Amino acid sequence: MNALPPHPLAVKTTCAYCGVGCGILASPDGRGGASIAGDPAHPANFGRLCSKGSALGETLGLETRLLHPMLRDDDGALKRASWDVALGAVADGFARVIAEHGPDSVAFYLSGQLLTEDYYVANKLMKGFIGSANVDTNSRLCMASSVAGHRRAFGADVVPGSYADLDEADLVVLVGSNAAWCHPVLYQRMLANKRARGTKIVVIDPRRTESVEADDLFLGLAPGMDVALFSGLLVHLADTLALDYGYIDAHTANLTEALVRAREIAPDIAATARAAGLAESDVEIFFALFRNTPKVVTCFSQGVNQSAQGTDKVNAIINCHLATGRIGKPGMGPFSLTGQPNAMGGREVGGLANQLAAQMDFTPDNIDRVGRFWRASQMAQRDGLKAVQLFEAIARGEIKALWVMATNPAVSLPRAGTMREALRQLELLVISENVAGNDTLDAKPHVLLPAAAWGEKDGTVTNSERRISRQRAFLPLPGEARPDWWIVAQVALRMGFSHPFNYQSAAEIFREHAALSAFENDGDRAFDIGALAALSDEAFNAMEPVQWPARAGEAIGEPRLFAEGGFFTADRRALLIAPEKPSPHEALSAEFPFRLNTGRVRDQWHSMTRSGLSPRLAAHRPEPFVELHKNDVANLGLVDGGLARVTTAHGSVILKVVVSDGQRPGSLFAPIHWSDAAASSARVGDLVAAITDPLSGQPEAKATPAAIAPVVFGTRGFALTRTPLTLPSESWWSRVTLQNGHGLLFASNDAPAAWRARALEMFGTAELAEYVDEPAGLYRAAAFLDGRLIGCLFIGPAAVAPQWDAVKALFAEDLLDAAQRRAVLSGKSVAGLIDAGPMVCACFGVGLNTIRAALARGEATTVEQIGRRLRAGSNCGSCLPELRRLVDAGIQQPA
Ligand SMILES: Nc1nc2c(c(=O)[nH]1)N[C@H]1C(S)=C(S)[C@@H](COP(=O)(O)OP(=O)(O)OC[C@H]3O[C@@H](n4cnc5c(=O)[nH]c(N)nc54)[C@H](O)[C@@H]3O)O[C@H]1N2
Ligand SMILES: Nc1nc2c(c(=O)[nH]1)N[C@H]1C(S)=C(S)[C@@H](COP(=O)(O)OP(=O)(O)OC[C@H]3O[C@@H](n4cnc5c(=O)[nH]c(N)nc54)[C@H](O)[C@@H]3O)O[C@H]1N2
Ligand code: SF4
Ligand SMILES: [Mo]
Repeated sequence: MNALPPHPLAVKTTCAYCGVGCGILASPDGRGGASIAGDPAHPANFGRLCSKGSALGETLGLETRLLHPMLRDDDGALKRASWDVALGAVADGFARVIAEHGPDSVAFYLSGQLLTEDYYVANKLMKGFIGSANVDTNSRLCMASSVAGHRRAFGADVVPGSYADLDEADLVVLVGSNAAWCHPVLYQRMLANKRARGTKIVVIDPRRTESVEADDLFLGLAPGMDVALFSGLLVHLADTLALDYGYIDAHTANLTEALVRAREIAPDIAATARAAGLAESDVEIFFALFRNTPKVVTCFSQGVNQSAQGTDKVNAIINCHLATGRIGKPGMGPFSLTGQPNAMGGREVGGLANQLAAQMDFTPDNIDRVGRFWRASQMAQRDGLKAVQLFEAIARGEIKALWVMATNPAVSLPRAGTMREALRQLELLVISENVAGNDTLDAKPHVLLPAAAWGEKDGTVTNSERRISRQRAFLPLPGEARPDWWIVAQVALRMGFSHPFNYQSAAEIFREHAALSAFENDGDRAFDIGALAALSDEAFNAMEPVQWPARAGEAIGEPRLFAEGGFFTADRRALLIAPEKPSPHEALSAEFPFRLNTGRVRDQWHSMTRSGLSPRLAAHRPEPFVELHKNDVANLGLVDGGLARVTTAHGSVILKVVVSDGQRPGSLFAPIHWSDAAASSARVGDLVAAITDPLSGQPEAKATPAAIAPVVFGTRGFALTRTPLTLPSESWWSRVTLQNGHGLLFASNDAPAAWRARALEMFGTAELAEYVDEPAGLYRAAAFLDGRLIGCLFIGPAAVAPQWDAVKALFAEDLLDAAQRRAVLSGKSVAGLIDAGPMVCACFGVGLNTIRAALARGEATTVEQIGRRLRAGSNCGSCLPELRRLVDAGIQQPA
């Protein structure tokens, strides 16, 4: 079923992480690991990888994996069960709930991290055989507004362009996208074009991110005001006679209505600037750039999608491209950047509750067509519940059985804590997972199913540019793990739907999916991969990356659509949309005077179940933090590096304070990555309001009213241990993966004496070297066993939190010489072992101190020289913005 390809030495596959969809060459080492390199032949990355992709080899260990099916017994304990028993329990459980309460009392919650084949089978079971459309996916939190915007404008969910357009564009506009960190390989492609051809970059984001270089135009707009800015742009283009009436007349409809509304929202540059909270001069520069640059690509991501007005934001952007005819031509177009590796594949199969299959929606014709194709026993007749509604229905007890696959909703949903409580009320909660522990598993599932993970699973994914690539297995299935599609098909068989679910391979499912896309499709449905419907197993195994549409009998793969119109609306015209006037979502109040914005950091992926396993990735930002402007820090009595409680109407967390020049006064930014498994109090999803866009149902994750106040602990410290350590529940902590060990950064109110007692207990029979300075509040211990350093505990007063970089370097050495042993307790580095300082370059493990030292010694004066001397920044390039800042700072203050 999961046969390894014949020459397993370098298997071509696709990255596990973001929607760039980079090609990877994985060379298994025969011991369960693999070395990872970029695939030079893959058109998404041409051999490049970012820090996360390069570190995939460090995440293949089985320590955290779920390897066997588990069933909860009557006492509430999870016990190992055979596949047969576990699958039977799922099938019987669903059948029982459906018989008692009807098909709409059950639901699947899927994920853009499933393969297309997994998604296809789950969707088919629910919508064609159970008879409900209660299948939704975490893409509702991610891409739903882009989907809705595309469908409104184009009549289909189509990204019109290709990555190659970035190589031709003279202007790239990034709207609500921190591509430097979230789509790094694409961002590096933009930069390469900027350096080689002078491509201009404009970044539109309430905070100045790493995606903004000194010579870029940065528009730090007021949160949520994108519709005002792009309405103003449309008006400006019309008033300066920059519209393409040839294209408008031939291929679009509704310009007048859209323009009238745009004028109401933003009649001129001054009004636009006021509404968007920008300087008039900046708006003027942006509008002139857009007007005068025909080759413009506008990339947008979660700053656009995750909004109560996400769909209107998408359409306000698309309006400007349609009205200038800048779409589907080389170097031009609106470009939605996809988040997850297969969010796009999920959209193609109909993984969203308001789609049926193969991008068809619930019209009577489509229901009939899909029903005949599937030979369905019970077709769903209407949209199902969208993610947030779905979980609210669970909380009300209307949904009684739920199957969660490949997502961690207890971390990622808005009001995540409340949603986790809701899961606990289910009659039947089934979870298919890679890992044995995460916050959703804390909701006590009745059945737990071990799914094949990246490197083991086999099938297809589609990236942001509609390119379908193979994910190929290069490792054997560990334990009893099985592919997600197999698990779903086995349940379907046990529910009595035999023939339609008798799949033997991913290839067979892919062929069926491709055939459905072409079934009775005479060109009026965009998604058509009929050319791939007859691939043999061998051809599927060898399949090269291909863009859709790929219609049978036509040249395979279309890089661009819509240059000559041909939209998928009834009259084949694109629709310009009159957006609603933007208004601040939930109002701020005296109690909650800040806006909480949430998002990502460079080196972690979502709830860290995979990226968190890499020591290199963990070193970049080891603690959960909140960024805010220095004036806010000063006014509230906060301290840079200190701790603060961030509270909203829904919950509260404690995060490290980071002062940031990039942050607008009144705004907070907190990353989403820390869960209850990774930190004591940092599950940011718990704070986020469940307000959704009326059209897309996508929650607004970037604008919850919040308050922030200092939290004071007496001591700060860290522990390095070879086996994981648990701290008393009153303490604040963050867990970090180290090379051969575990790190905890923490704060507490226990006196050093209490920590000393804890150290004695913790390190047991080991030989303990200690340093105690009670008046200064210092306690340090290093534990040795047979000459090996097995643990360290450092405590100090909170104001002078001990730094761990030097000690971590010694801990990684393991076997220490006498000088090193003496050095451990000093917390300083010793000759021969460099205290690299906080990690800057994750690819080559180059720290801040190393880079500063090279700059100070004059060994390097430019970013390029740093690359040549230290290698930092010379692989994926994700740290280049940080390096550039260090170089600039070095120039300003000569050593
Ligand atoms: N390192 C890393 N990369 C990832 C991921 C990851 O977890 N880690 N996840 C992947 C996934 S699934 C996704 S969806 C993508 C997300 O990729 P991005 O969308 O680039 O990432 P985010 O950090 O969520 O948000 C982007 C920006 O939106 C801004 N923003 C907030 N409000 C507004 C607004 O009102 N208007 C505008 N214009 N901007 C606003 C935020 O300040 C933030 O800088 O990243 C993918 N890549
Ligand atoms: N506040 C706030 N919330 C957000 C966002 C935000 O910006 N702000 N972003 C939203 C977005 S864009 C996204 S995409 C979501 C992401 O949120 P989630 O999908 O909840 O995050 P992950 O940590 O990726 O969870 C994936 C889970 O699936 C497991 N898994 C991985 N691969 C497989 C597989 O092949 N099979 C199975 N069965 N399991 C697997 C992993 O171990 C992990 O537990 O978060 C959303 N939530
Ligand atoms: S940019 Fe990085 S995370 Fe995204 S697919 Fe490429 S290597 Fe993977
Ligand atoms: Mo996402």
